Amino acid sequence: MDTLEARSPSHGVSSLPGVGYVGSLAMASTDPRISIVIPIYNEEAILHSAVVDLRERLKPLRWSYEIILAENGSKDGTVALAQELSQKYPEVKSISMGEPNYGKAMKQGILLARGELVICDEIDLCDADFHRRAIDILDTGEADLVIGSKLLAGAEDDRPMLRHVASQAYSGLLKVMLGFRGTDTHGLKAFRRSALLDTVRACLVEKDVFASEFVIRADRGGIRTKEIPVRVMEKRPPSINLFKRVPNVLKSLIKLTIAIRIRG
Ligand SMILES: Nc1nc2c(ncn2[C@@H]2O[C@H](COP(=O)(O)OP(=O)(O)O)[C@@H](O)[C@H]2O)c(=O)[nH]1
Ligand SMILES: [Mg+2]
Repeated sequence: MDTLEARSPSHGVSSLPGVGYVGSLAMASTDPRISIVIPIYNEEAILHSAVVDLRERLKPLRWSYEIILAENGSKDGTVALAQELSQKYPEVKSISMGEPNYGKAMKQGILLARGELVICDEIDLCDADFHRRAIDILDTGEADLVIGSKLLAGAEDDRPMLRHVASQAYSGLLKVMLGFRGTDTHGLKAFRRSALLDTVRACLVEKDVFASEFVIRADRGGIRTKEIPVRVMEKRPPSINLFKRVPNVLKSLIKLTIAIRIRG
């Protein structure tokens, strides 16, 4: 297990051992209805504006919500900025721990979430339109997990064509290797926390493929899932080049296949 580092014990409240958690203690008595979990890694360039913009977009919805910034491994000013945001805005919390690991950050963020409903977002997306549509669906009781798909009919993918094709190829591999029945596992999601908590805890592989493991385990566990099309407009290109990611993603995919097919 990675070393978890508590970054700000003076403000810390944490239910997970070793996870530095910065946020307003004032909200501890009343849980927000919605938790928005956002993994962040080396995002100093857009973190502040993305959070400020997201708060503005959420204002008209009049939600009771928290934003959990789940950082690990950043080498730039991300941690300091996240702490600043959490001190300035009572609904913003930040956690920080160890090595870069997208899946681990997501998992820790979700496990710390207190909302009845949880949204998984990305700092370069912060798509409040998806948030609103997904929460509306969860509120009707029609599904317990809503997935924003960039590959479903009606979706718009503004990313470069190569990345769109890579996403299609990745989903194709998930179909072949793991019997995935949807169109997309990465990106935006919203779910009823009580219905998906066991699924989150069951995920073993972390890193890049956490989102896939989560969605596939949910499907295999009979969770009522609905995909909706989204428009993907990134605020910046990803920090890690597509071709550099391929070997790690393939390695993780093999681990995931073993985890699901063999270990169950
Ligand atoms: N905590 C954490 N977040 C990460 C890591 N890698 C990427 N992220 C975050 O995950 C989200 C998506 O990353 P991005 O680079 O846009 O990749 P994309 O999903 O392929 O477009 C962003 O909010 C990133 O800051 C990581 O190692 N740790
Ligand atoms: Mg991105």
